[in-house]
Amino acid sequence: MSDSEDENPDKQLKIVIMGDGASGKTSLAVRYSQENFGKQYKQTVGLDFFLRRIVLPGNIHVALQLWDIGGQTLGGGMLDKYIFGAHGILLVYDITNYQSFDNLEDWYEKIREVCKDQPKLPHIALVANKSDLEHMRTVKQEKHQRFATENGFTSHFVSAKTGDSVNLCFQKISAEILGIKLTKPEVEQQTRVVKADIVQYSNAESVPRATPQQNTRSSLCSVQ
Ligand SMILES: Nc1nc2c(ncn2[C@@H]2O[C@H](COP(=O)(O)OP(=O)(O)OP(=O)(O)O)[C@@H](O)[C@H]2O)c(=O)[nH]1
Ligand SMILES: [Mg+2]
Repeated sequence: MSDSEDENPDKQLKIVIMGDGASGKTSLAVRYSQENFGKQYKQTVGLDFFLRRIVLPGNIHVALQLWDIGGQTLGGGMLDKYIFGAHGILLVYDITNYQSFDNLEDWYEKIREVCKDQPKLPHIALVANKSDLEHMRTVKQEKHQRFATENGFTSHFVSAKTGDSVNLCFQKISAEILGIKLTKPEVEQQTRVVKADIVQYSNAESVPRATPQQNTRSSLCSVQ
């Protein structure tokens, strides 16, 4: 006899989050592991850890260890150790900061250097963050696509601020690493839908409140 945990232990995945300072790496880790976002920038010194457990199709239990690396570590002596043994690496940039995209070449070079004796590189995901700031975008989508395609990266567009596609990003990366195919409904389930009631106020009253008649006409707004 064995209990269900013994039958189905967590698969441990080491996921390293890399990229320039202020691109939003910590914000992504915090959004994913704590469903939270802070506007204030607090630089990561060295390394921080986050953990999230998920269940993938086929009742596969996965513990994602997120290694959130400070942007200043590029060029430092510890980066090799942080990268070593990673199953997946997120290369994160800020869509409003071209330099943060350009510098990913240097981060990628470091990964190749550290992994040069391994039979294959870890799964690498190119992550465009701050998609809520589309109006300030300086990195063209074609540039992103070309960089991803040329190097065999998977491609993700997210916002740590709104949470848009953050779950989906980590879900896809984990599934890909473990060779699990996600069906369309499983992907859609991870797509965040923001729902809001539409409330129309009566002009005749000074204190605004929703009228029953108006509510029956239009009750839900769904923004994706
Ligand atoms: N608008 C917007 N701001 C974001 C988003 N993600 C992060 N930020 C902001 O960008 C700033 C930097 O975010 P961090 O997550 O600390 O950046 P980091 O990559 O961890 O930076 P280092 O620790 O220095 O490497 C903070 O002020 C965040 O609030 C996003 O998706 N949208
Ligand atoms: Mg940080």
